[in-house]
Amino acid sequence: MYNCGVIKFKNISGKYGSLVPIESKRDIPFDIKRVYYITDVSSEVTRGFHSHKRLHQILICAKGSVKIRVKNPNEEEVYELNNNSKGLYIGPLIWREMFDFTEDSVLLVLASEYYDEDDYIRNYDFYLEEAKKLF
Ligand code: T46
Repeated sequence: MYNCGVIKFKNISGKYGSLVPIESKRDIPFDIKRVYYITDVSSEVTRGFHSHKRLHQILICAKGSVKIRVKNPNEEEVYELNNNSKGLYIGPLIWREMFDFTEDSVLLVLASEYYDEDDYIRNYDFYLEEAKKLF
């Protein structure tokens, strides 16, 4: 889907465990200005239900698993994130919903901008109007 897709990272693993390095502009297509992580989400909870106007993000399930539903006005896909060396890139004007979090899951997010509530589109009808100009 345009503006959305899986990125694979190097995983340096061995008998001492596993290490996944991620470098701005080398392993991902933007400079990282913000990092946050989502934990302790009950399995029946769905989060998200929004899009961003300008933000680029990479979602990585560092532990456990979670499903991400992404939509544009014409397409819908569900990605299962269950591998800490795989990231889901989500660019501007992609609607996202995160669900089926396992109890131990840690959803790590790398973001291209500082937090800005004005960048969110939380109304689905308004989202469709805006996204139809791009898709
Ligand atoms: C996204 C998905 C994957 C902050 O104060 N700073 C922050 O950096 C963030 C991300 C959120 N917040 C506040 C805003 C809300 O009062 O934390 C509260 C929960 O945020 P929200 O309901 O937007 O959380 P999610 O899980 O629905 O969405 C988050 C990100 O907001 C969003 O950009 O793509 O994770």
